[in-house]
Amino acid sequence: MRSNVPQLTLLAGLAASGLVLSRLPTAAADDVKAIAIVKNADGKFVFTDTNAKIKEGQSVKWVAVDSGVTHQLVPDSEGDALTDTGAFDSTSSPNQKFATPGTIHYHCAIHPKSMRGTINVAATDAPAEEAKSEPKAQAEQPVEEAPAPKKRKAKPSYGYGY
Ligand SMILES: [Cu+2]
Repeated sequence: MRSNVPQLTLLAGLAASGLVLSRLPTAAADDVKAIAIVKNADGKFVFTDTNAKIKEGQSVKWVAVDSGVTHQLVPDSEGDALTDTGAFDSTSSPNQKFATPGTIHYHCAIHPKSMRGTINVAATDAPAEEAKSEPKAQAEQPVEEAPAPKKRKAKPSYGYGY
């Protein structure tokens, strides 16, 4: 009986380390949405995603690409659930977690005309167990193949693809 104990401990240790290693990168990618701050064609600073969509409990991280430029993200009004980031530049990336569903409007206090954005925080109405197996992501892809089978363009019934 004694010999079983070390083996079980070893297995448990391997399993635990395997879980940790496989989960960390996934969790980081899923739970934090990065929005970059870049210069557009007119030389104005803008967010790469002005209408970000996340789920409650996820975070947004802002990454200023150009060095030596200060930004400060603030909510448009008191009703917008974003906390003033304070001044930051490319050397640091503010990160905020959004725990409550809703729509948040915000802007950069230093570049208020060009740097405006919205964050849509969706409720995760499904229980955590169902969230693990999401088949919907794949269901959208086959649509591309649907209009292809027949080359008749005249039929209006096939016209939805255009
Ligand atoms: Cu700015």
